[in-house]
Amino acid sequence: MKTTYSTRKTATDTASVETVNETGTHHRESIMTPVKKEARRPQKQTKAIVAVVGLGYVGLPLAIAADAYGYDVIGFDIDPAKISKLAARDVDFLSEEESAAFDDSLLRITANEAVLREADIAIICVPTPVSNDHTPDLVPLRSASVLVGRNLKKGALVVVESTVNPGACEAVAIPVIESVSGFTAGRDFFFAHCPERINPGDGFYNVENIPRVVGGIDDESAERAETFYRSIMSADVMRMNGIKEAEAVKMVENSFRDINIAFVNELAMAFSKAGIDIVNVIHGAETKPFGFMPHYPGCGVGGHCIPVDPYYLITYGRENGFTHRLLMTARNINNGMPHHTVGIAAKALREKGKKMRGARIALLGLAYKRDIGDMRESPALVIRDELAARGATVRSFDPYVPKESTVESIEDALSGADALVIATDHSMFRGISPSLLLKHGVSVVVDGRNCLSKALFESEGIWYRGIGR
Ligand code: SAJ
Repeated sequence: MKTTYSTRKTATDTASVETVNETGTHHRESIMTPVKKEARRPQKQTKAIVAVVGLGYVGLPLAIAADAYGYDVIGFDIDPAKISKLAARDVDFLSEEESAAFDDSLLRITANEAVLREADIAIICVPTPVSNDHTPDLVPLRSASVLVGRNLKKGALVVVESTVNPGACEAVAIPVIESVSGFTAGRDFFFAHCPERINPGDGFYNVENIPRVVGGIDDESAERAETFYRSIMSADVMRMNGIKEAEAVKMVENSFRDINIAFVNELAMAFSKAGIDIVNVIHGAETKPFGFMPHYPGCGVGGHCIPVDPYYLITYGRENGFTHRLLMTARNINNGMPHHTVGIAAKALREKGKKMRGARIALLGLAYKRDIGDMRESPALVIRDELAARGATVRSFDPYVPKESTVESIEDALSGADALVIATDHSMFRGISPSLLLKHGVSVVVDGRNCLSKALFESEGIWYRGIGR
């Protein structure tokens, strides 16, 4: 492993270590000068004071990264309960490295908005969900903009990281900040958009090594934002032509993903009627070294990004007199996958001479994604609720969401069950064996994440259906 040292200009003259492994893959790790934590920070506030507003999946890792690079960081959240949990370092979504850096950090965690008045840079990292009718919900962004505007220091830089449709920063965040502060953007304060790109549960990509894009209300704003992000990251920062382009980038990258997932979900439903295994077909298509990017069918699309962002574009298009037929079709296909999965379970029970009403179903997985405990927009919850609505008794287990689980183990869920439905491909579930099911007399598996071996379970006489296989 070849190691080269280079001193990259950073907030604290941190040396960075460029390692190139056997396969030529470059990994750059920044190493802090090995000094005591207290001595690490400049004696006087020579570094900008950074306030991060919203300490969730996006804001907390950002605050930790800025602190690690020597900024004086204020972590602000409106939720006092979250503040006390963070003060006790009681967080369950940080990686090991982030947790260690958090423990070492000098982060000032507060719910006192007056502290924001110190900030030279204020970064808004609040959720931008959709309402039940799929319309964008910009209330958190509006509220955060009021908070920042009420406590804005003249000459400060405001950055919005929250994912929004093109035009939202100029239609909501900037006007609110201006009206509350009495300042004018571009004159009295700087403004930029740098959309977040956190990938929850990812053991490799993090704030430091995911490239970003940034767009400013003017060049000076964009320059300041780009300088800040470059000072806390090893990855590149691309300057867009203005705020709208930066907003559009995030919408495009996540809508791209939703459309491609819908594509393979539709193929899964079509090909299963022809007895074609779509997952094998996708693996076959992957052998093409260019022009193809694999996505995989499943029981639905969850999370705070992929099933949400397209609705921001759909609404924005409608406001501009355009109908996003493709985005809407993709959303409808993906929203239909939990129902499709329940339909497979109902078919299985019928073939076993049983009805859904009164059936006992073991549901493994409640989170929207492997090996994390986030249930936002989770298809597993839609499956759970539809099974119950159709009269089944559901025993659910998710090791990452114990409080929402009705039982405490896989075996408790399987005990006396007529069928097993897997809705999240947690690593723990991938090891389930046919013998475990047979031990509990379970002879039906509906594998909503195609995470078990069809051939293995069928060889043991278990009725197996995946999504598209
Ligand atoms: N899913 C499929 N088939 C696929 C991929 C995902 O059904 O081929 C489902 C997942 O089970 C999940 C949902 O879609 O329910 C979303 O999965 P995701 O892997 O996209 O996970 P997210 O929501 O955490 O997406 C994040 C996104 N990051 C940001 O928006 C900042 C997304 O842009 C990333 O592409 C994604 O992580 C990632 O790369 O894993």
